[in-house]
Amino acid sequence: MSNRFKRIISVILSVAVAAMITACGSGNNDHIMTDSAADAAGSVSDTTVIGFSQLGAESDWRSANSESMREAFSADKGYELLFEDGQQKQSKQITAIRSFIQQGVDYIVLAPVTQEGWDSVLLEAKEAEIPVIIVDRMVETEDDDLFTCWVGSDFYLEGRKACEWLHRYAASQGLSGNDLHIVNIQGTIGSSAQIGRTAGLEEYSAKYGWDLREETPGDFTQAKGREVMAQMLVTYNNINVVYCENDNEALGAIEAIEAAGKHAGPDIAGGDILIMSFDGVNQTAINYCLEGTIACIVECNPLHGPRVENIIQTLQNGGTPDKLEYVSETLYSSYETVREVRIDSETYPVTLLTQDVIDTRAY
Ligand code: GYE
Repeated sequence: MSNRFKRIISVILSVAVAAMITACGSGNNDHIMTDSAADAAGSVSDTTVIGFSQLGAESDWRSANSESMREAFSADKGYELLFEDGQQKQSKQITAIRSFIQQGVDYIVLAPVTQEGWDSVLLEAKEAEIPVIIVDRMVETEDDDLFTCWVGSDFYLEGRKACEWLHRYAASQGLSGNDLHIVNIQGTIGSSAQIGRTAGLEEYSAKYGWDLREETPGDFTQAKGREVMAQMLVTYNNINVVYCENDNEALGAIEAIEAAGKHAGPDIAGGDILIMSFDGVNQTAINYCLEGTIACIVECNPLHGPRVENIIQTLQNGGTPDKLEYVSETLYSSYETVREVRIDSETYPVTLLTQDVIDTRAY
C-alpha cells in the first residue's frame, strides 16, 4: 500500500470518528463533519508532502539551494515541504529521515553531508515504500536500488576543468609545472563535492608536475578558509596558487592573503597569489572574478528545486526518472588567455566574465 494511500485511509478513519462524535454530541445530523476534519480530508487529497533533509547552511551555494527548494515546493503549488537542517551532522540527517518515514511523507529528498553511511536508513525508507531522491552530493551505497535517483553536479569534472584551466593559463604566462606551488583548501571531508574536486587537483598535480604543498579542510566556510590560509602562509613562503573548493573559502583566503601583506591576483611571475574557486554564487566572489582577484571560478549550479520537482512529477505520473542527472555547468574567468579546456576529448568553453554576463545570470 502506498504511503499516500495509507495517509488517506488514516484521515478518512479520523474523519469518520470525528463525524460520529459530532453526530452523537449534538444530535444534529445536518453537520456531521467538523471543520478541521473537512480541512484534513481536503488537504490530504491534493497536497504532496515532501520531507527534505538539507545538510546545513555553510555557504551561499547552500542558501541558494535551500531557497530554490522552498520556491519549488511551495504551498500554493500544492506541496507541503518539511524542511530539516542537518547542521553538517549525518546523525541529524538520519534522525530527520526516520521522522519523515514515521510521518508517512510522499517523498524524501536528501542532500547528504557525506557520501557514506546511508545504507540502513535508505533501506528503512525503501521498506516503507517512500521514494528517496538524492540531490546535490552523492551517496555511496552497496545497492543503487536503495534510492530512486540523484540530481547534481559532476564534481570530478569540475575539478579537472579548473586544473586544465590552470595548466593552460600557466603556460600562457611562460610558467612550467614546477613553478606552481599550490595549496588546496578542501571542502567538508568525505562530501562528494570535496572528493571530486580534490581528486581532480591531485590527478593534474601528478600529471603536470605541480608542487602541491598542502591540502587542508576549510569546511566550505569563509571563517575556516581564512584561518587555514593564514596558517599556511606562515608555514610556506612560496605559495603562488590557492585552489579553494568553494567561493566562501576563497573569500576567507583573500582576507588572509591581504592581512599578510600579499596580493591576490593572476600575475604569478610578478608575485601575485592566484586564486581559483568553485560555485559562482556569492556576489562578492563573482565581482572578484570580474576584476581578476579570483582568476577563475568553476560554476556549480545550486538551483535544484525545479529539477527535483520535475522528478517528482515524473514519479507522480507513473514514469521513471533518469537514475543519475548531471547538471551542465560553465567555467568563468575574466582573462581571455584561455578560451576553452579539453578533458577526455570533450571541449568545454570558458565563459568570459563581463558585467553583462553577471546581469543575465539566474543567481
Ligand atoms: O560547492 C559548497 C557547498 O555540495 C555543491 O557545498 C555543494 C557544495 C558547494 O557548501 O559551496
